[in-house]
Amino acid sequence: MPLWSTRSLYLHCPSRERGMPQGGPSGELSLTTWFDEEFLETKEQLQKLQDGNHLLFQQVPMVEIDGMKLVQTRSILHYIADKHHLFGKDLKERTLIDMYVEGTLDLLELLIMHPFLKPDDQQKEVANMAQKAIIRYFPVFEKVLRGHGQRFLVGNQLSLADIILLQTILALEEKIPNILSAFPHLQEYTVKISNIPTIKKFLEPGSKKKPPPDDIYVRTVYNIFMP
Ligand SMILES: N[C@@H](CCC(=O)N[C@@H](CS)C(=O)NCC(=O)O)C(=O)O
Repeated sequence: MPLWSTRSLYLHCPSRERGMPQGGPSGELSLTTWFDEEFLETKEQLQKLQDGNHLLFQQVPMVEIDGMKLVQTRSILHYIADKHHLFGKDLKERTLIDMYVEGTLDLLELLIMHPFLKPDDQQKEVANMAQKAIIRYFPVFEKVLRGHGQRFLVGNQLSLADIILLQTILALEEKIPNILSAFPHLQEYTVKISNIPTIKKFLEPGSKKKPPPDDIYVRTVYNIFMP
């Protein structure tokens, strides 16, 4: 999941769903803005959710929305994206968005797993992630943006693909600040998407955006999920 599956996140929106301002949802960038969040801190909390039959496959993340208890990260993302018009205007756009999202998630998943590597392997993995980003993923999006000259990746309106890509770029820049140096269109794109008012607000200090994972987070995840 994006970020939140390994963040042991249990999201719920029990009473009324709040208005989703344009700038829409996905992964950490959005869900934290509009949902009440509950983070697991202990094994017992997970056990309680499992025992109460709240989790279809006994796993988090779970989002309560529209009378459903949604699980499976991608299903959650797709539901919210569809509901808030972030998933294209037809099947072809939707599939393009989905392909961009899945490719980007392959990169984001490396970042998510990074804190769980042994210290000796972490530095090597930063080099691997940089190489993957620079050789495999960023050239694709640079070419897309250069090719159509528009602000967003698909259909000239914000989509799930933009949100996941922005999240990935920002997370990668935390580790490798000059990662976009060879990608001028992606640089401009990152600035523009980051300046969409709702996203800008979310990126400002004091928002619900998570800090980079630290040792306490890693330990908490191990304590909850390791037998
Ligand atoms: N395919 C699922 C995987 C979810 C998953 O692996 N959740 C882990 C935490 S990150 C979990 O709840 N593990 C508890 C268990 O399997 O008992 C998704 O994408 O949401």
